[in-house]
Amino acid sequence: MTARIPLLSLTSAAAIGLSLATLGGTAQAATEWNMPTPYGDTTFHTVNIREFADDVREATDGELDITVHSNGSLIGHAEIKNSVRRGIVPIGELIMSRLANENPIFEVDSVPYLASSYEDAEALWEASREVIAEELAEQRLRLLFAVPWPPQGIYTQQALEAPDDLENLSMRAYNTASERFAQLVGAVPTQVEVPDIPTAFSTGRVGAMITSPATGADTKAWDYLSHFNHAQLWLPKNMVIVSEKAFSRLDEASQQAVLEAAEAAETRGWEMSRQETADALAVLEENGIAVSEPAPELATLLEEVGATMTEEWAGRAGDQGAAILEAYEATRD
Ligand code: PCA
Repeated sequence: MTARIPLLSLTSAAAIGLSLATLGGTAQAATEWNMPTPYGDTTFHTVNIREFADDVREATDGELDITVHSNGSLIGHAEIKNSVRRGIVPIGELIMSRLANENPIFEVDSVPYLASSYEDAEALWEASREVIAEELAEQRLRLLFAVPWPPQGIYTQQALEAPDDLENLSMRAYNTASERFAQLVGAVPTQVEVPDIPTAFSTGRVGAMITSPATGADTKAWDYLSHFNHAQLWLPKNMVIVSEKAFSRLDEASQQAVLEAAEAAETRGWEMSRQETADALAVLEENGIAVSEPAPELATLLEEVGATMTEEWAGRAGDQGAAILEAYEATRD
C-alpha cells in the first residue's frame, strides 16, 4: 500500500505538468483530482463513475478533471476511506459496509432479508441516508452518491441443495456481515477482495463465495465454480465520498457541477444495477453456471440467519439503528 503512494504523486505531477503545458501558462491550471476505486473496469459501478467524471469535466469546461484509478490500482480498498479523510486523495469510492467497524449503521444494507428487493433497498436507503451522511460529515467527508450491487447470492463448486451442503466450506466474504452470515450457515469465512477471487478459488483457499451475479460475471466465475444460488440476501451499496476540504476549495460553479453529476450518477447507477442483475444472470447461465433459488429447507435456514442478524444488528446499532428501522418501517405501512 505505501509503495503505491509515489505513483500518486508521479501521476498528479505528470498531469499538472501536462495541463500547464496545454494552457501555455496563461490561464490558471485546471483542478486535477485522482479518484481511487476498488473494482475493475467492466464493473458497472466503475462505468458509472467514469460517466460521473465525464459529466463533471463537461459541466466545468475541464476546470475540474477527475481521473479514475480503478481496481485498487492507486490505493487498495482497505485504505481508500482513510486516504480521502487524510487528504491523500480528494475523492474515492468504497463499499459502505466496510465501515461497519466504525459504526453499525454503515452495514444496515448488509443484513439478510431486511431489504432484498430494489424497492425495499431504495426505501431503506431513504431511511438511512441522512444519518449516514451525518456520520461521514463528522469526519469532514461528504457523501456524494451511493449505488447498490445486485442482490447477493451464494456461489459453490457443487450443487447447493440442503442446508448442510454449506457445512465447513471455506467461504469467501467481503465485509463483517458476509463473514457473520458464513459463520451462521456453518461455513468458515475468509476475506478476499474481488481482484483476488479467481486465485483464491484456483489455489483452494476458498470453495464458495457470497457476492452478486455482477461480480460472478466480472470475475468469470465459470472458470472456477459451477453453481449460483440466487438467494437475494441483501443489496450492499458502494458510495462515493469527497473530502470537505477539497470540495470547499472548488468555486461555486464547480461545486454545483459535482453535486448535479452526483445526483445523476445515483439515479443512473440504480438503473444500471437493476439491468445488471438480469444481464449478469444471463451471462452466468450462458457460460454454464447452474442458477437456482433456495430449496425450502435452505430457504428456512437463510430466513433464520436473517432474523438472527437483524436482531444482532439492532442490538449493536442502538438509537441510530432504531431510528433507521422506524423510518424504514414507516415507508412500508
Ligand atoms: N460485489 C462486491 C461487493 C458485493 C458485490 O456484489 C464483492 O463481491 O466484493
